[in-house]
Order: sequence, then structure tokens, then C-alpha cells
Amino acid sequence: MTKNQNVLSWVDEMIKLCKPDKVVWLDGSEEQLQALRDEACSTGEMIKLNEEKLPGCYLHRTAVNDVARVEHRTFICTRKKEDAGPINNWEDPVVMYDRLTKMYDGVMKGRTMYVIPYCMGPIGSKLSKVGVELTDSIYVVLNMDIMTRMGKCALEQLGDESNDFVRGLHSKADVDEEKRYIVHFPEDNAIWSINSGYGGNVLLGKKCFALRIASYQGKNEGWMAEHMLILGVETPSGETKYIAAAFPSACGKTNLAMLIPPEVYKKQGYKVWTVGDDIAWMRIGTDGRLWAINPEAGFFGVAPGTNDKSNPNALATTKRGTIFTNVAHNLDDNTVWWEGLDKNPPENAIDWKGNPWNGKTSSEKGANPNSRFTAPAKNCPCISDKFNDPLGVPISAIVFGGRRAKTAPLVYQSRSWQHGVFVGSIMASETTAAATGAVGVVRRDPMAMRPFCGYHMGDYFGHWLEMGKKLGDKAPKIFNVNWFRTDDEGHFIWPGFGDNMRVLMWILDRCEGKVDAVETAIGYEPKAEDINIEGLSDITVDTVKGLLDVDKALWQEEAAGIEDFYKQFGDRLPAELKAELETLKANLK
Ligand code: GTP
Ligand code: SPV
Ligand code: MN
Repeated sequence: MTKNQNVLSWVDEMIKLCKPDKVVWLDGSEEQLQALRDEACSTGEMIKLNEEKLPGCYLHRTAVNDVARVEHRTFICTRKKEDAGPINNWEDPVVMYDRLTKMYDGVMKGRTMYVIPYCMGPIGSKLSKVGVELTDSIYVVLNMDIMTRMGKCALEQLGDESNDFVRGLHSKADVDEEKRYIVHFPEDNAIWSINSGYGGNVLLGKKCFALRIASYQGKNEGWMAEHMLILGVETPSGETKYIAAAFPSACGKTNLAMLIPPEVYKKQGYKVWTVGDDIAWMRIGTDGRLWAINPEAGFFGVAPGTNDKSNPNALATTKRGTIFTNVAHNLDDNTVWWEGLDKNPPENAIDWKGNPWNGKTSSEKGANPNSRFTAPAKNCPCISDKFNDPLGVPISAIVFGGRRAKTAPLVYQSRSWQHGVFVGSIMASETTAAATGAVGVVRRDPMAMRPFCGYHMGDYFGHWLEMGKKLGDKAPKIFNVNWFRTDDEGHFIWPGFGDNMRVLMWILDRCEGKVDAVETAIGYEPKAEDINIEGLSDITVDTVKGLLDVDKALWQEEAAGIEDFYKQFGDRLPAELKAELETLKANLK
């Protein structure tokens, strides 16, 4: 399929190591993919769902011990330990290669090795990059087909001579969690993953390449790889403005990216278009502005909570050609179900663990909280016409946000790019089921990149500051949002979902200088009456005032927490951020 000797000799070397019975190169053809789907169904690896209701859709259950990313088993192996930084797990590459080589030796005996050439980003775009993933999992092949541009087209994008591709090696091995490793060698453009079969651990184009490796490449090459959705807001006059937003895992990127405008905007003719829901690669264009592409071709979205009210666009996207992972299987009509889909759970079902399950009587969950759908972006009713544009889209605003029950207000704007980098760097959020470990614990998650930054976080902040200098007055404006403030009973105060558009409209008005703001200790806030609440029954101007409240005592605690967090970066913390922290402290006095 290729004459590229760099690819061929590396694949040969890995075949010698893993010793598969058979090697299959994926060309991206429908015939080859359908044969693999059929094979996966014949072995029980996948279940074909109701062809009338969910054409081309399949269900897969991972091992019960393998349902989320494993941050404690994820490594950045740079030659110098300090280059991985204090947040990443590190091991000497020599030691790690040695340890893993022993584990991969003969691991594919009796199995087939699939060679998946894939392209992150539109074919033909200068912003795109190629990877090759070797795996012994058909599930991985079929997910990579949805999530990337895969097959011959990727090898053509690479060309016959180039050595600029990411080498990804994956084996499910025994799915032993004690021996699970998700390892990155940024200096070698390599990723080695073993003993998992779940999402972000094994779809190596996604978090491993498009964030961890790409963030390192971006630092060296002068661009940015970010954990961000990209959406376009089209005004009644037909002009579209683009926003990129970074929220931690399971904190609302897919939902915001596909939002349906509330009636008050819809009737005026506003529309929202999805460019991406998880990852943005951003470069400075010839016009000096920041341009973004979505390197992915599909959505690996959180299933629970997705319904025809919260996110009808996502639900519609999953109606064909979709792989569902770890949701409940409704045996009555051979479809799928998850918590929050509707109020009518199936009685005759199999839960995500593979056990008989009655949704009406069982106290157990039918779907894992981190169950997912893998759906082609082209299915999405609101997919942007710029989705495949090799140039990407120009970004007007960057938005940070997380899950904070208190502290963070509904929205505020940074005073400058530098202050905006500070705002991103101090992000904190309650942990979710997207990674193993405790859920609901507040932790610092700078720019939503804590689990995904492939190098020293202090240098990463420095890179953001550098980008701002290059962008100058063409830099996007930077904001912070919080949809998750709760009342004393723990209920979310802000309605969220489609109504988040009301906040986006203030953000865009700010970018165009159309609306005033109030200066607070933490940055610029809207006047409460400037957030449009027309048509909201439970929200008054006073509710909005409450949501915008900056509690000085809480923020003083916050400042102390930030100071603590910053300490670990030592002299690799940019002086500009230290200065911003001092300003915050002074403002809070
Ligand atoms: P990853 O794919 O893990 O990176 O997650 P994501 O950021 O795309 O999160 P997603 O949009 O899938 O949302 C995750 C959870 O947050 C779902 O259970 C949603 O129902 C919930 N959620 C999303 N947006 C809102 C919101 O505006 N308000 C509230 N209260 N919940 C929301
Ligand atoms: C996330 O955890 O942020 C995801 C899902 O988008 S995974 O691909 O599993 O990392
Ligand atoms: Mn994500």
C-alpha cells in the first residue's frame, strides 16, 4: 500500500517484536471494514444492533476493569525527567522501552496485527498530520475508522519519503490493569499502549497523538494542540464567528459544540455550527489571526445524559454508523439505553457489565457513567460547512471553564491575553468518570490539559504567552465560564445546555466591543441585565447577579490554592503568571 520505507521498516520491526499470525493493512475500503464488523460480531466482540432503528450501529462492552482513561498509568518518557514536568508520570525512555519490549514480545501470537494509517485533520491540509497505529483489536480499527481519516488517503498524505508520522503500537494483551501502560515518547514521535481496550487509552490518534504528542510538536513548531471544542455562531446577516472552548473531560464540550439556540435567538435567525467537540489544532494564519482545525473525523461522546432535550444533535448523530461502548442493551428491540436517555428504561436488558438487567427494578446502573458513542461527524445535523476546510476557521474567542459548585462565576473576561493565560492556568474542576479514580473532587486542571500536556506544564504556559505575543492585537479574547454553580440543595442554578448560548452572545458582543462590562477583582463581568434571559422561567436578573457574584473569601482561598499549585513549577513558571497572581491577591484585599 505504500513505498514509504520509514513506515515499512518500522512495521516490520514491530511485527518481529509482536509476532502476529497475520498482518492486515487497512486501506479504508468499505468492503474491508464490513468484513471486520462481521468478524467482530461472529466472535462476540461486537453486537449488531437493530438495522431498522439503528442502521450500521454496533454495541461493544469493554472489560469491567477497563472503562476509562488511566492517568496513573500514563507516562511521558523524555530523556530528561524535568522535561516531562511535575504533573506527568515519567520514566527513563531506555528503561521504559526495555520493560515494554518484554511485554510486547510475542504478544500477538495467535492474533492478527492491523496496520492503520490515519490522518489527523482534513486530507490535503497543511495543518494535518499522519499517524500509523498497529493494534490487535478490531474494535480499535473500527473506532479509528470513525474518528480519523483512515486508510490509503493517509498514506498518500504522508507521501513516499516523509518520516513525519507518529508511530503507535497497541496491544490489548491480557487487559491486565496491573500491567496497563499508556506511554508517550515525544522525542521519538512514538506511543506504546498495552493491556487496555478502552477509548482514550487505545484510540491513539486522539488524546495520545492529537494532544500529548501534538502539544509537544506545537511547542517546537509554533502552534497549539488543545482540549477544545470549536463552534461557529452564525448571525441573522449570515456572518459566522468562531469560538474555541476548553473544558475538562465530561464537562460539556460536546454539548456546547452542538447546542441548539434558545427560541429568542432562533426566531431572529441565529444558528450554531459544530466544527469540533474535543480537540483543536490552532495556528497563526497569513492574516495574523489564530486559525483552528478539528483533527478528528468523529465524536467519542459521553452517552449518559444525552437525550432529545439536552443534546438532540448528538442523539441524531448516533442514529447510524455508530459504535456504542458500555451502554445497556435493550433486548426487546435490540437497541441501546443509558441513564438520562428517557424515563423509560428497558426491563429486559443486559447492563454494561454483561449481566441481565431490569431498568425498572434494578438499583444498578444500566450504562457505565463513562459509556460512550463513537459517531461520524458527517452524521451531525449541525456540522459546519468548514469541517473539512483545510484552512480551518478563525477564532474570535477562547473560553475556559470547569465544574465548580461555588467560586467561579457564570462568566468573566480576562483583562488581556496574559491575564487570560493566567485564567486558563488556574482552572479547577470537579473530577468526572472520564478517568479512573474519585469523582467530584476539585483539582487544578490548567486549560483542561492536565491529563494531556506532553511536556512541562510551566513551559506550556510559556508557550501560550509566546503565542499571545505573536498574535498581538489579533489575539482572540479570553473568557472563563461555569455552568455548574449549585444552590444550597446542590441543584444546578443555571439551566445550561442550549441556554449557554446566552452567555456566548455576551462573549461575542464583547469581542466586537458592543457591550460594556464591570471590572471586578478577577476580571470583566457582564452587567447582570446584559445576559439575555428572555424566555427563561426560573431565572431572574437577581439569579444572574447571584451567578456572577465573586465571593472574596472564597477567592482568597483560591489565590492561596493557586500559589501552592504554582510552587511545583519552580523556575519554569513564567514570571508573567506570578505577576498576575500578585495582582489577583492585591485586588482581593
Ligand atoms: P469529554 O468527551 O470527556 O472530553 O467530555 P465533554 O467535555 O465533551 O463533555 P459532555 O459535553 O459530553 O458533557 C458531559 C456531561 O456534562 C454530560 O452528562 C452532560 O449532560 C453534562 N453537561 C453538559 N453541558 C451541561 C450544562 O450546560 N449544564 C449541566 N448542568 N450539565 C451539562
Ligand atoms: C476525555 O476523557 O476527555 C475524552 C474521552 O474525550 S477519551 O478519549 O477516553 O479520553
Ligand atoms: Mn476529551
